[in-house]
Amino acid sequence: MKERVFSGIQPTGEMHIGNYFGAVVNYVRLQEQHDCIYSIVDYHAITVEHDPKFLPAKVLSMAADLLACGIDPKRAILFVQSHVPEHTELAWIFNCLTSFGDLGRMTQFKDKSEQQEFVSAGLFDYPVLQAADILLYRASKVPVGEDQLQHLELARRIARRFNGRFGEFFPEVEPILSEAPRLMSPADPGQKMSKSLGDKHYIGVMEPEASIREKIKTAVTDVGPRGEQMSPGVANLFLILKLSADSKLYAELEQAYQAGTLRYVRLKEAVAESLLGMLRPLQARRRELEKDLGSVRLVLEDGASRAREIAQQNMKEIRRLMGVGPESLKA
Ligand code: AQP
Repeated sequence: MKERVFSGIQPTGEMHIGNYFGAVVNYVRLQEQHDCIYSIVDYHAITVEHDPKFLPAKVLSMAADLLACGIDPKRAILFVQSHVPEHTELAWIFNCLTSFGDLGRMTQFKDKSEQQEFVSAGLFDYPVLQAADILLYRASKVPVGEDQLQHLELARRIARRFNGRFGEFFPEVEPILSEAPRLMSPADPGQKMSKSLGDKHYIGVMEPEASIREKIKTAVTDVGPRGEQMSPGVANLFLILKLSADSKLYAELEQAYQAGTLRYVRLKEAVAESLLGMLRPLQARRRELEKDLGSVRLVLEDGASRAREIAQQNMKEIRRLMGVGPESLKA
C-alpha cells in the first residue's frame, strides 16, 4: 500500500518562495509515488483576524497557485479544510488528549500571539487542529518547512496518547523537509521569510518581475566587513541560486566567492535571472487558470468529496474507539 502524505497551506495571501521551496516542491514531487492529500486550511487562517469578504477569493487564489505549481488533481486530492467538518470534530477529541502545558511551549504561538491585539483560543489551539488534519487521514508523511517541526512532534505525542489509551489506530507522523527548510527574509536575513513581517520580507511566487528584481537587488548581504563564515544574507541568496539555477553557474559563483572575487551585484543578477527563469512558466500557468476559475472550483469540489469519504470512514472508527457518537448506543 502507498504511504499517505498530508499537508496544509493557509490561504493568508500570496504564496511566497519560502512556502514554495520549503514545502510545495515536495508536494509536487511526492504525488508521483504516494497517496497525497493537500488542504487549503481556512480554519487555521481564521485563528487571527480576517475579513470574510476576502477569504473565499484567497482560498481560490491559493488553489490556483498550487495547481500552477504542479499539483495534479488526478494524482493528489486538493480540497478546502472547512469543506470537511470531521477536521474540527477530531480536533475536539484531540483537545482532550493534549495538555495545556504542551501547547504553552509552542514557539509559533509565542511569536504569533505577540503580533496580535486579540489572542484567540483558536491560535493557542492551532497545533491540535493541525494534528487532526494529518491524523484524520492516518497520514504518516508530512512535507513542511522547519517552522512546523515542533507542531509535528506534538502530533506524534497526541497519536501515541490516543493509541495507548484507546487502541492502536494512528501511524507515526514523520516530517519531510526540503533542501530549503527555512528560507530567510531578503530584507532581514536573521528572520524567516514570512508574510506577516511585511511586503519586503518575502518574494511572491506570482509577484511581478520588476518587484522581484527590486527585492533581490536590495537584499541585505554583509553587514560590516566580510567574516570567516558566509553571512546569512549571502547564504540565503546562494540557496535561492542553488534551487533555481543550473549547477554550473552555482559552482562558478561559489568559487568566485571563495576566491574573494565575487561582486554581490553579479550574485544578485544571477539570482534574479535564475529565479525568474524558474517562475515564469508557473506564472504563465497561473494566468491561464485565472481565466478559468470555474475549473479550479470543480477541482476543490471533487477534492472535498474524495477527502470526505476517507474522513468519514476514519471518524466512524475513532468515535467507536472513544465510545461516542450515535453508533455507540446501538445494542
Ligand atoms: N521561510 C520559509 N522557509 C521554508 N518553508 C516555509 N514555510 C513557511 N515559511 C517558510 C512552509 O510553508 C508551508 C505553508 O505555510 P503556512 O501556510 O503555515 O504559511 P505561513 O507559515 O502562514 O507562511 P508565512 O508567510 O510564513 O506566514 P506567517 O507570516 O504567518 O508566518 C508550511 O509547511 C511552512 O512550514
